[in-house]
Amino acid sequence: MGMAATAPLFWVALLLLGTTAVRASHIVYPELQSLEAEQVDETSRPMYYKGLYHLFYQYNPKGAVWGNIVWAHSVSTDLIDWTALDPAVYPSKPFDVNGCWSGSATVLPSGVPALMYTGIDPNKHQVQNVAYPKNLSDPFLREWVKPGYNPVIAPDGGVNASAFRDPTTAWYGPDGHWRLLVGSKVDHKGLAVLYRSRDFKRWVRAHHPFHSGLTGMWECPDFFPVAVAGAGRRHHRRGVDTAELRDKAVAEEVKYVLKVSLDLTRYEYYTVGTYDHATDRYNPDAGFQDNDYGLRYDYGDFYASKSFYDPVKRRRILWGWANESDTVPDDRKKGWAGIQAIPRKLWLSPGGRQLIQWPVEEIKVLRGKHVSVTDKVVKGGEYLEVTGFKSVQSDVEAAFEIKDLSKAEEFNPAWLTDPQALCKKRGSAVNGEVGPFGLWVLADADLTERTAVFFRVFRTNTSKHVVLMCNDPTRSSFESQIYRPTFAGFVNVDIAKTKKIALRTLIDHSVVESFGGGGRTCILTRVYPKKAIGDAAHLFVFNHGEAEIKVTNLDAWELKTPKMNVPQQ
Ligand SMILES: *[C@@H]1O[C@H](CO)[C@@H](O)[C@H](O)[C@H]1NC(C)=O
Ligand SMILES: *[C@@H]1O[C@H](CO)[C@@H](O)[C@H](O)[C@H]1NC(C)=O
Ligand SMILES: *[C@@H]1O[C@H](CO)[C@@H](O)[C@H](O)[C@H]1NC(C)=O
Ligand SMILES: *[C@H]1O[C@@H](CO)[C@H](O)[C@@H](O)[C@@H]1NC(C)=O
Repeated sequence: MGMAATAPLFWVALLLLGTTAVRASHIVYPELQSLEAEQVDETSRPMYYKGLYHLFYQYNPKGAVWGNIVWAHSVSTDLIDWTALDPAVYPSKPFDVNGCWSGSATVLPSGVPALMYTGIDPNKHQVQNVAYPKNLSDPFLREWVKPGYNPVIAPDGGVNASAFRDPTTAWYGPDGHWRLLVGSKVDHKGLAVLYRSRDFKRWVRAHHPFHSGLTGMWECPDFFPVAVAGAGRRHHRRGVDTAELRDKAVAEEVKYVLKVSLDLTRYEYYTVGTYDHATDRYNPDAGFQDNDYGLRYDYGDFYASKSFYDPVKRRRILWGWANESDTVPDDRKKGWAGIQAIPRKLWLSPGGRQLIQWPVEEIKVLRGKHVSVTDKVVKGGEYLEVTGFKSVQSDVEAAFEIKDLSKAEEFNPAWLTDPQALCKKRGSAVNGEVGPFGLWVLADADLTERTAVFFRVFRTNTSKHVVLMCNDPTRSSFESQIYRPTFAGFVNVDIAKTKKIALRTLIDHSVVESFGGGGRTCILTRVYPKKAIGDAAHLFVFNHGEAEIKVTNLDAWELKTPKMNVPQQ
């Protein structure tokens, strides 16, 4: 399959070589070094400055040697069309001679952006460095200067120098001190180590970690405030900038989110809770599982994400990275690997029990040809094709109504901890009572290849309903080497009340990114069809449950291709 057939809208292309395994521990794999290949790593560090969104991401321009990891740099005015600039930060000093790794941007009160990143020094120690723009009048911020006083944070005081990385965006407390977190671990315990500074230059480690958990190394921590519904002046979907926390009134009407990327599971988990500047401790709210059974941003392939506050539209935007699920030779052939998911707006649900995510509204400018289906009943065992448009690169919004929930299968409470296992057991081909129903995307005409995005509704012995959302790519293609697990999460909706469930799916050749229940549960998967490509990719609604469903509305748009990281002239 050629590059044109698979190149996703949101690029971050270039070839990948075992990034995952290597990055996790910063081991150099000598057998990979001789391959002529380029490498991308996951983390993106977005920010906004003087009319441009900046996206920094990790990339090795010279090959698979870890010492060359740089911060590549792209800019956009609208989060849709992207222009690639020269790398912003690359190894040039002893404190980053073996690589410029993940980190974050912080826009200081003066308006000056600062980049805080992990450098690998000559002893292979992970240290934290700062860089500033060379020319503040240049909106592209092409050149960055690393002050000679780097590293600003060294792994001393018992911190493991091989597990000490990914500084967060810094925030400023009422006591006039900056704070930031660095991911780390001690034995099996993952840590967010807290540092404080008056001047962004001299950083002092707090006596206690900001938060910790028995879940292995914490990578790419992210910590940020979210507005609470009904509180005071702001709309709860509005983002809150960490800079606003200096205002006590603002600080009193927010909750906080701590997200960590768990190196052991390669998934991301978050809790919502409270944070006290005086004690500098974060406490998840009761009811949040503070471990790897907890809530995830995305129940599919989505890792090392980072959020930022967008001052233009006053919202918090989340960027995540999705790796490839095919093989290294495939990636070498297509010439790229690893993509940036479509940016998502993120906010706290009105009840405060979870975050909601939704593709940024800008994506609508890419919408082209539109087709729709209304009030169409799909009986058990039936399916219908959505025709009249090209679905291979498309945006599909649908709502399904279930008249009769009484037949829903009984839910075993033991399933609650592992929706993925449940989905594996009850995949899209296993007939049920209420569901499976949903979409077959990237399907060929005779339905040999297809990826199912679907729901199943269960009933507990106390007559509550449980909605499972699944992504089943097991029939997306039939190459044995391709990684295609089923992914799943529960959707926290009161389906007995609404009798309806909504699904939005963005399809992009090899990317299927779905938002269930209005963004309550998200699943991104990578699939590599052989037949269902280009104009041969079809879209269907299916129902393999006994209970009939009604597609009350389905709107689908072809999506145009944006400018994907075109080099600057
Ligand atoms: C700084 O950037 C501005 C805007 O791009 C440019 O006009 C100016 O020449 C730059 N200054 C230096 C010293 O490079
Ligand atoms: C430090 O971290 C490295 C990398 O994860 C690990 O291999 C090593 O065992 C850790 N050392 C200690 C003393 O915990
Ligand atoms: C429902 O199931 C749970 C777990 O199997 C059990 O503990 C509970 O007693 C049951 N409740 C009723 C009302 O049957
Ligand atoms: C993406 O690739 C698959 C297949 O190689 C791995 O199993 C995943 O762990 C990996 N995901 C991440 C986040 O690295």
